[in-house]
This record gives sequence, C-alpha cells and structure tokens, in this order.
Amino acid sequence: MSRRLGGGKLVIATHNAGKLKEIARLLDPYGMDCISAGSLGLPEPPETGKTFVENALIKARAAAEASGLPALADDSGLSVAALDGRPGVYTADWAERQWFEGEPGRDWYMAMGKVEGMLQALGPDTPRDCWFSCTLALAWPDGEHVVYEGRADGTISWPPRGTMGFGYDPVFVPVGREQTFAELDPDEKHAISHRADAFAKMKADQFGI
Ligand code: ITT
Repeated sequence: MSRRLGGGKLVIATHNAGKLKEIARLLDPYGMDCISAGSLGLPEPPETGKTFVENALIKARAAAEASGLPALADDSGLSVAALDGRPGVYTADWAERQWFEGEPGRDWYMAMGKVEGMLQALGPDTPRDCWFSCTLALAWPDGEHVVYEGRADGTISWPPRGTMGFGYDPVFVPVGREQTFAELDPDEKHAISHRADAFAKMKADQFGI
C-alpha cells in the first residue's frame, strides 16, 4: 500500500494559476492545508523528462526537498491522435512566446491555432480525436513517492469557445458533450476531466474513498 498523507500541510508544486485553482478545489473536502509553490518562493525546476511521469516527479521531488513538506505536482497535456500524440509533454511549450513586449509569456490562442493549422494541413477528413492526460506525483521529503494517471477523451473543435477553465480548454470537446471544457461549469469539468480521473485514483489510495 502507498504511504498516506494524513492531514496537514501539502505543497502544491505548480506555477500555473489555472491548475492551482482546480487542484485546490478538488482537494477541498479532504482537510489538507494547501500551500502553493509560488507563495513559498520555490523555483520552477527545468522539466527535462520525456514523459508526464518523469516531469511530474521532477516537480514534486524538487518541491518536497526544498520545503521539507509533502508535495503534489501535476504534469499534463493534450495529445492529438492524427498528430502522433503531439503536443503531449510539450503542450505548454507550444504556447511559449519568448518575446512579447519584452516579456516571455504564453499565448494559448497561438498554441490552439498551431494544433488546428496542423490538422487542417492534413485535410478536411482528418480525425479530430484527442485526449488530455494528467499525471499527479506525490513526493515526501525523504524521497518516497507515488504517481496517479488520469485521462479524458474528446475532439478538437474550431474556433475556440468559452471563457472558463484555462489552457486548451476552449478547443476541447469531451466525449458525449457538445460544449468545450471552457463552456462547462467548473463542477461539470471536474466531474469528467483528466485531472478528476487522476484525483479519483489518488483519493481512493490516499484517503480510502
Ligand atoms: P506547472 O509545470 O508549473 O504545473 P505548466 O503550465 O508548465 O505548470 P505542464 O508543464 O504540465 O504545466 O503543462 C501542461 C499544459 O497542458 C498546461 O500549461 C495547459 O496548457 C495544458 N493543460 C493541462 N491541463 C489542462 C486542462 O485541464 N485544460 C486545458 N489545458 C490544460
């Protein structure tokens, strides 16, 4: 059986505000005292892994070592079947815009447009199937760790729709729905998302529910 968290402090090892909000909400019922990596001034380690698991462990271990507390990291991304699973672990990189008015930053519209442009270049009959992956890594300061993996299937829709959520949500239509993730109420997204799927596995293992 995996090591258990118990109550107490948990560092959320993400610098992505959208993820932080979702993770805090998903953990809300379990009495954890969540502290963000940003509020502790923890640096962002380079994500040099080639898989979601490797990157999630890099982030969770770095935060646990630096803070002396258990830490939870999320590495996630969008994979498009017709693009051989890209952008996958490079999902955030596709949005990097190095110099915008002198500041590095991310441009999600550009990133979604890149996916759409590549699909259109493959022709009008190209399947638009895709999936979001989420790997959660939980690490303790002594090096012990556990990972949980989640997935949500859907299709890429264009143009982007909706203002809720974050990242690629405006182009992701989950299986069985017509709205994009960005058009769904956050509670509806949390009922079916890749993050919720991974969280369900973590909750069953960690909290026995
Ligand atoms: P941290 O590493 O600090 O957690 P990040 O944004 O760099 O933040 P990732 O390396 O895991 O995180 O990149 C995953 C990207 O995948 C993320 O930036 C989003 O654009 C996208 N993504 C993940 N989950 C998503 C979701 O639920 N909805 C929309 N986009 C999502």
